Amino acid sequence: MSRDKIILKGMRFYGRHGCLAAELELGQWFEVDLELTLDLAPAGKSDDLSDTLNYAELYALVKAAVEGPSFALIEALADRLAGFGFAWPQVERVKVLLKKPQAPLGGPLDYAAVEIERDRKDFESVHQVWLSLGSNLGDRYENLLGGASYLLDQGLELLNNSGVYETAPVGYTDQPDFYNMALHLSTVLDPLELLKLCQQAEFEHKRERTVRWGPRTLDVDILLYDRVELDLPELTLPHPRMAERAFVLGPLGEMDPGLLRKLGLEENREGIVLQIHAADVRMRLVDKKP
Ligand code: GSY
Repeated sequence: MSRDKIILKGMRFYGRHGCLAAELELGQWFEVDLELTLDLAPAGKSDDLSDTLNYAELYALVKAAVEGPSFALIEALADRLAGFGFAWPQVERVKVLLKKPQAPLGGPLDYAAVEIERDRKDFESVHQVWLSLGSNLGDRYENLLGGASYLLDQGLELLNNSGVYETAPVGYTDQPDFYNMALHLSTVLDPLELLKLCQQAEFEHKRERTVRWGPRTLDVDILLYDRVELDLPELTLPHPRMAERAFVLGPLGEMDPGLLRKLGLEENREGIVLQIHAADVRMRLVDKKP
């Protein structure tokens, strides 16, 4: 375990968390201290921000969570805040002190607080993720199956997959129709590790980024990662455009219509030209597992 730390101390945000009606209606101030253990030597040598945790980004995540939707318990909010730290793969341990200096307890007090410490391994339990795969160059069907098989070979576990759909292009429309499918997987990877693996799957299928939004042999997008909300330059979760895309909502809705309802989304099949039966695809994927 490294002895280096990044510390964000005395952050103050107004939020609406608690079990009492007044806490939800009126809100109150929250104070947060974060202490993140990670090896700072690489950034010390390179002087490069990408070798360390960007604490401006972490601050923005904490602010959005404290000012965002209500948690009944500060234990749950503290747990969410700790999880943000592990979005940076270098972070080994996170300590969170979350205080309510104005907790309405009927008498004077300095603050009510929780303090939690989490190791990366506490967060490396299994996560559920939903991915969208697309291809409109070469053998589209084989590209999708090859991409999915690659992810399984790298250790992701298949929980479910949609059928393959032929879909009209969205965005830049002067290009061939796509084949799309969605996968429901479990993984121990953190969101940024998963993103790297998805990019590696694209690379393995010789994807070349020539025209933005243009034709591609394989595109792998992370739609959902548990209920994690992230807003980093390289990754936003849930996927910010998933709700507008029939080629995402159709396959997701086929696998789990309840999931769409939980997210407040309608299944949308407009623009889907052809559906290849899911059972065929499921057989092919499972056959390819080692
Ligand atoms: O990120 C998705 C790539 N993409 C697609 C796609 O996968 N399917 C359809 N139908 N249209 C698309 N436009 C883009 S960009």
